[in-house]
Amino acid sequence: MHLPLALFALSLLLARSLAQNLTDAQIASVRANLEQTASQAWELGAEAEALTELDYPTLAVFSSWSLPPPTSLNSSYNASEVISIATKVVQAKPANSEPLVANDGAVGDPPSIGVAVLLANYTGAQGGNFSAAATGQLDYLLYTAPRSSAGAISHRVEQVQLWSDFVYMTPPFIAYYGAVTQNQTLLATAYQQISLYRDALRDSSGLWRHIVLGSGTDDGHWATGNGWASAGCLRVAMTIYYSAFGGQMQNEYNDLVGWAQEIVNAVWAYQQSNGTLLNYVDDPTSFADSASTALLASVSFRLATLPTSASYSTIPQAEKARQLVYGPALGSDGWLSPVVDPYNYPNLGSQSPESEAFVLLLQAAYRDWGILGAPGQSGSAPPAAALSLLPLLQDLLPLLQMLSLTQDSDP
Ligand SMILES: *[C@@H]1O[C@H](CO)[C@@H](O)[C@H](O)[C@H]1NC(C)=O
Ligand SMILES: *[C@@H]1O[C@H](CO)[C@@H](O)[C@H](O)[C@H]1NC(C)=O
Ligand SMILES: *[C@@H]1O[C@H](CO)[C@@H](O)[C@H](O)[C@H]1NC(C)=O
Ligand SMILES: *[C@@H]1O[C@H](CO)[C@@H](O)[C@H](O)[C@H]1NC(C)=O
Ligand SMILES: *[C@@H]1O[C@H](CO)[C@@H](O)[C@H](O)[C@H]1NC(C)=O
Ligand SMILES: *[C@@H]1O[C@H](CO)[C@@H](O)[C@H](O)[C@H]1NC(C)=O
Ligand SMILES: CC(=O)N[C@H]1CO[C@H](CO)[C@@H](O)[C@@H]1O
Repeated sequence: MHLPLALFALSLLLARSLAQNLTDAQIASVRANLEQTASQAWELGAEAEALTELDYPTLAVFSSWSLPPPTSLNSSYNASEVISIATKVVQAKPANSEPLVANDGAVGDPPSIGVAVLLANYTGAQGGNFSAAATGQLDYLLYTAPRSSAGAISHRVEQVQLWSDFVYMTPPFIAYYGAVTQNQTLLATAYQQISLYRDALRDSSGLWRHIVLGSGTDDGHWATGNGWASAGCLRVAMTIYYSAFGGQMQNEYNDLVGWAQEIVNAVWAYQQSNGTLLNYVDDPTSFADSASTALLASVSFRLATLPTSASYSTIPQAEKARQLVYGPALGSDGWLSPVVDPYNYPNLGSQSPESEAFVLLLQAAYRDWGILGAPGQSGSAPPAAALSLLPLLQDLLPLLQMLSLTQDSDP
């Protein structure tokens, strides 16, 4: 057999034996829970990203096919759930609101929907002026939103305040806007914003505090916030990498990957015996939280799938976390538990929409890692023979993803 074809077949076998552990029915019920309950701006943004990575992986920034986006989508690969989020938001937006969601209170959350809005624009979706909506959102961030003295865009409208959550919600939009309009300044702005947030939030342990500046701060190392920050770093890194400026911005790419790695290294040091993280990572009095556990596991698997500067050191912890998330933490109704109340983050909640997005982000990352042959299962770099095949598998990844979508995935 032709070598690439042989590899293709081999890696599909691996993907089938490793990647699909949740059943299709479980994935469907998690997706349904998410679609029925996501309503806040950041929940819609996380939902759009999770559905893109899971169902339309070649449109997500982890794929070499993602940039530039296709100018049209066909009826069997139409990103309809993602485009529909963008359409509803743009249609509900008053004409005089620059932010995608009017009067949100958060500067940083509405832009999380902006990647889907730009995707709708470039793929020729009907149903709204997606281009004008995306530009309004960008202009609000760049020219109107309050900033810290160092230049960090505030996460809040009413006061200057920096939240770790921001890193997932806003820089990925600014970076994607830069990539699709071939504007390197915007890619640099996304990088700088994360750098400023890291300067303000990171402690010497490598863990990030949750909220600083203004009134109502939270100095604790909120686990979900560390997940948002590390996952946001990787999305911006990959947007830079596959943009027209990837070659010129290798330092920025490497910094962002390193910052994500620094967070997962710090976080997993506090993993509990059943694989969970605590809601405040290093506070032993804090409750167990399966939501952040899922999100941070997705980041560890993504780190092991990167086309350059991949790392494998936290795969064993991520694998332990995944077995908890796919096993005892996932109820027969598709809800994850126990989870933090996302509207009242020091407290235990019951049903958290964002946690359902985290399960899907984990499944997408775990699938892609499986397609690449599950590199680094031992926590150290794969053997030289496997490493030498990785670049080829990386090139084939979008094809393999498309193939895996059409496979019956039930064991
Ligand atoms: C639809 O688009 C996808 C992604 O480009 C492609 O893999 C697939 O073959 C297309 N399907 C049809 C029916 O054209
Ligand atoms: C989009 O794709 C879904 C299935 O993937 C299909 O059910 C739906 O009819 C499609 N919509 C359009 C407008 O083609
Ligand atoms: C929206 O898409 C059109 C056509 O592809 C493009 O000319 C325009 O610049 C896009 N808008 C934004 C904000 O990127
Ligand atoms: C979208 O809005 C922009 C700015 O207001 C305008 O120039 C453009 O013509 C609009 N596009 C469509 C398709 O309505
Ligand atoms: C890049 O985007 C910024 C902000 O919208 C804009 O001021 C600048 O003119 C753009 N640069 C290029 C080369 O288009
Ligand atoms: C994991 O263990 C903790 C106790 O350390 C417990 O509170 C939590 O419920 C467990 N998680 C799951 C999903 O069973
Ligand atoms: C649905 C399913 O098959 N879940 C299994 C995934 O794998 C773990 C451990 O490998 C099992 O504990 C789950 O039951």
